Amino acid sequence: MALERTLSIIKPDAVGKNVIGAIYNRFESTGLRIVAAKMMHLSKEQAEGFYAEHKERPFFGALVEFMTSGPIMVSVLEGENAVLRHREIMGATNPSEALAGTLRADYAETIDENAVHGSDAVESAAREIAYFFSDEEICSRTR
Ligand code: IDP
Repeated sequence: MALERTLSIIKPDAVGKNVIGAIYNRFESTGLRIVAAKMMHLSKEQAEGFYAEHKERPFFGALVEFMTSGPIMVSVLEGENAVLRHREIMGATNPSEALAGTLRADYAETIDENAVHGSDAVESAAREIAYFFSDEEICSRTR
C-alpha cells in the first residue's frame, strides 16, 4: 500500500446544495485525511487551464461554464491508495451509472453537473495539486 495524495473538487452544484460537510464526512469516515483546502470561484482561464486535456471535446465549453458558475471547494486528500479510493467514493462520471452510496449517486444530477472531481492517477494528482496549491499550503502529517 502506498501513501498517496489526490486532488478533490466539490463542484458548484454540490456547493450550492450545501453538502460540503457531508462530502468531507464521507472522506474522513473512510480514512482519507484532508491536508489542504480552499474555497475558490474559478475564472474562465483557471477552469480552461485545469481541464486543458478536454479542450477538443464537445462538452468543453459547457464544462468551463459550469465550473465557473459558482464557488468550488478544492482539497488535497491523503491516505493509503488515496487516488483509487477517492475515485471509488465518487462513483462513475455519469451519475446514472454510479453505484449506490457513492457521492455522485447521492449528490449529482447529470454527467455535466456531477458534484465532484478526483484525480485519476498519481501523476495527474501531482499536476492537479500543484495547479491549486503551493507546497507550503499542504499540511501533511508526514512533514
Ligand atoms: P471524471 O470527472 O470522472 O474524471 P472525465 O472523463 O475526466 O471524468 O471528464 C471530466 C468532466 O467532464 C466530468 O466530470 C464531467 O463533468 C465532464 N464530462 C465528461 N464526459 C462528459 C460528457 O460526455 N458530457 C458532458 N460532460 C462530460
